[in-house]
Amino acid sequence: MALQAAVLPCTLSVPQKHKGNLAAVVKDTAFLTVHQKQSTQKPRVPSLSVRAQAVATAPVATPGASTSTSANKKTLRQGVVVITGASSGLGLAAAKALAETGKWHVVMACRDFLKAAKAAKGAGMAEGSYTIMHLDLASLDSVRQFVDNFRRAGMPLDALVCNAAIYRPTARTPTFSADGYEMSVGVNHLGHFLLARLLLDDLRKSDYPSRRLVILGSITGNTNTLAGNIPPKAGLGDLRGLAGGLRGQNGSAMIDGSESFDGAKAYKDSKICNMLTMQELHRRYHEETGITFASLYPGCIATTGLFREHIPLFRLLFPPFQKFITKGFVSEAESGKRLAQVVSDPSLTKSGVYWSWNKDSASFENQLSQEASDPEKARKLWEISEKFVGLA
Ligand code: NDP
Ligand code: PMR
Repeated sequence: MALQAAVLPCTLSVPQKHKGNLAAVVKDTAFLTVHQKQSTQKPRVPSLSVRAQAVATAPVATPGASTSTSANKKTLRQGVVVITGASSGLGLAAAKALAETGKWHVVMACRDFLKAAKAAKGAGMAEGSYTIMHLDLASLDSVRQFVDNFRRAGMPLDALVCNAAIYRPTARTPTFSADGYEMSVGVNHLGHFLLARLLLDDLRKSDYPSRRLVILGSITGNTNTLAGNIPPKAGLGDLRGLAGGLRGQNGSAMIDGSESFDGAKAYKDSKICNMLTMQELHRRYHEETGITFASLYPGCIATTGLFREHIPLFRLLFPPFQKFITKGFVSEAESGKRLAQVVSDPSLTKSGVYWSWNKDSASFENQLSQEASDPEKARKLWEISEKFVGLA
């Protein structure tokens, strides 16, 4: 996709001469300097965010800049959180919940720029509280481009949420990412794996008191639950399909190496990968960096776009089924608050945890299935994934 990849803070009013060429905005330093002078804040944050702020239409704090009270006492600066797939469902609800606190500037990392802009506006997110940046997780080049754009924007990174996902329950044949990997695993796992690995450096550099990297998991990837036992069950086997490249034609498009493709299983498998990756990140980096790594099951958000490819009857019956029969239903707004908690609640700093919520909506550390907590499998997954995303 063309470089609308550009950084577009929602409040950015693009000068007439740059209309249609947002990249130019990024490069125009003259435009910057003027505004930098007007800023009363310490220029701790690199220039672009200052520039973006300078043309903001609302008087908000520079993303990531430290703030001062009237007595000039230094207070906690606004945190910067990147949320993938913030154009709908859980990602959008969490973006809104975090932005509304005023404590967070949300970078909405989305594949459909205009959809994200409409979604943020429609959700009533205040101008200046978010920035939209292009990210297509189905392309490793796009992931690298996103990281590059984010860094050029000059904001610090205090939290990363790997939230985007696709679910192809009715697909009987695989589709493939730009790099040739089966799409569900390519987007949900490999794209996020590369993103998390690259942005780890940025999180490491942040001076924010609690830095967090959150990856969405799910109950359906955990076979120690009733929901995880509804066929097709998740299962990575010995990862032979993944090791073979997940390309379908000369091997399998399924991680466990199955000959036939099953879109529902591919999604559930990708969620095991997400939960294993979080734990492997924790084992490798928590002690050294102090970063909190976490995963969660936000509840069954039966109304989101995740089920867009399911048959109409399923989409009609699934919400009432979850509301009245399983009672596992949670609204998008409530799930957004849950995810926001994992990003910012001062009491949720424990690393390596898979969070869930009980009926009173209190969070608790949940137990992962044996497979989703197998350290040997996590290591193997890590090593194969590293090769596929070009890091090893
Ligand atoms: P949605 O479909 O509403 O949101 C998914 C988001 O991912 C959308 O913004 C979508 O973008 C984005 N996305 C899809 N493909 C790509 C891509 N290639 N590059 C970048 N972004 C992409 O689903 P949910 O909100 O329900 O799902 C969010 C997370 O929650 C997922 O990780 C899911 O596994 C998890 N989850 C959901 C549950 C539920 O019950 N819904 C239960 C447990 C976990 P676009 O808007 O352009 O389509
Ligand atoms: Mg499931 C306690 C019961 C429970 C919970 C919490 C969920 C969550 N589901 C439960 C039970 C059942 N489901 C039962 C008894 C059935 C058989 C009727 C059932 C069926 C079912 C289907 C067909 N459920 C589903 C599907 C999907 O296509 C969803 C899916 O697997 O998406 C990957 C789904 C889900 N059920 C859930 C949750 C949270 C989902 C969506 C999932 C996710 O993102 O992991």
